[in-house]
Amino acid sequence: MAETIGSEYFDRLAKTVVDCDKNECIRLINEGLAKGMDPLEAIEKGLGKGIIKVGDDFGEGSCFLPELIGAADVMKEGVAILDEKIRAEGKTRRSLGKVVIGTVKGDIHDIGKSVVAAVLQANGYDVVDLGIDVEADRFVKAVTEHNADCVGMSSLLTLAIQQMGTVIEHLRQAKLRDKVKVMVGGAPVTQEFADEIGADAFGYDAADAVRKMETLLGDR
Ligand code: B1M
Repeated sequence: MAETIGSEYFDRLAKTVVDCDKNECIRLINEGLAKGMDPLEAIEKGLGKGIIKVGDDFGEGSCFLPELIGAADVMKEGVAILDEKIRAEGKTRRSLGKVVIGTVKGDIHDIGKSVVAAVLQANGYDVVDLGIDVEADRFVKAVTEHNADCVGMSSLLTLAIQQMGTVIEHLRQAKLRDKVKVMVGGAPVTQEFADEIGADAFGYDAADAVRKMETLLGDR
């Protein structure tokens, strides 16, 4: 039976990311999973909080790139374990649609995109993850190749989000824009920006991405 996992546990998990303590992170995750912890909650309330703190410190200049990379490494390792659990929980569901997802060209951040991909998959969508630094034409090619229903684009860099509009333009040129829905997300992305570039939806976080995907593809 699932035991209650309290905020103190999530704080400890967040601290392992801040401290770049991979062993303790894995130990705590396994302990939480054994107690029936929700893996998405562990990402959002634990690991995610830790990496955001490191990012803020980096932004303020009180933490430097090696620490940021070390913390991201711990986060990635933890997310990989939790992803596997999330995907396993969604394994038996029928497909609600096919989504090709990637981080746009110029951006190598992959943690948030991978979380969204895992959560969509767990909720019944077929997900093709194109990875990071994805050129506009690779998105377009993947839509045809996989007969996708939706293109999902992620970016964390203010300088790279304009690429999302470029991808939409390339979809239009390939006469695919009417055939696929487009969802965008990532920290610098807003609903206003999504409207401006002509995306169909903006996902604030992984749970919101699932809700919006249901609205986009629900009537299929
Ligand atoms: Co970078 N980085 N980073 N970084 N990094 C940020 C984003 C930054 C805000 C840090 C800061 O300055 N405070 C800043 C961007 C500033 C800006 O442009 N607005 C920044 C910078 C500047 C950089 C470099 C340029 C640094 C440098 O080299 N000088 C460089 C980028 C190089 C490049 O891409 N070309 C860089 C590199 C890195 C690392 C490699 C060290 C590492 C990434 C490792 C990896 O991904 N494998 C890294 C990290 C870890 C971060 C922070 C700390 C954390 C990002 C993260 O993983 N968050 C970040 C600071 C921050 O976010 N506060 C920062 C956790 C993740 C779960 O959340 O990705 O937001 P997030 O995803 C969420 C939602 O946004 C949403 O759902 C997800 C789950 O809830 N979402 C979607 C995301 N995509 C979605 C798609 C959807 C729907 C929802 O639909 C399709």
